[in-house]
Amino acid sequence: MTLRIVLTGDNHLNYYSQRLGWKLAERRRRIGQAWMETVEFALQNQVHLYLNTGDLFDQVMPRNPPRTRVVEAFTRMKEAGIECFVISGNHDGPASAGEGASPHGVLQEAGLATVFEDVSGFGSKVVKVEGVKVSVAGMSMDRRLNPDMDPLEGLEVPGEGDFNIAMLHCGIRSIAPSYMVEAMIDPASMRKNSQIDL
Ligand SMILES: [Mn+2]
Repeated sequence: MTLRIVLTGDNHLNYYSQRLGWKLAERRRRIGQAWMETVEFALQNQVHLYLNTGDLFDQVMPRNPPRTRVVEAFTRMKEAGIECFVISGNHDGPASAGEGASPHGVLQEAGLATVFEDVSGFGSKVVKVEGVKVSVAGMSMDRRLNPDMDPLEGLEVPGEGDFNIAMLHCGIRSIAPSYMVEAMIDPASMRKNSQIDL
């Protein structure tokens, strides 16, 4: 059995940067096109899983046109039998209770994707791919974590599958470049989760 996966993230749809000025629309068009290629590739190659590891959008509240494109694309993937999973990143997850929830809730409610919104523990789902049990687990980024914290510390990744996948939106300490000052996974926390195929 060959497990076919499209793994993408940090697509940053509805990208915003003040300094781009009049070039912003062109940049957004290219970013949108690049993201759409991940979807077209998934459809053309009939992948089993489409995983988005966070920051599909550049903000918690993107404009409606990219939201609409996303719903259209995930509808096409659902109709093609592709199982889709999404977590939130440091841009499209809520930073406070006041911001509410991520824009991915729509995909969850419409039954187009499994969205792991929890920021303090893993959600998971086991899917059967050609008779093989594949567990996909995910945890959204907690934007309130201090830079010296490890989002994976003390957590056990669900591992009920024959093949286990975990999605998080953060760097790995010792691999990430030194200028990155944010919460990162300590490799020791990964080693404790030996059920994960690294
Ligand atoms: Mn990010």
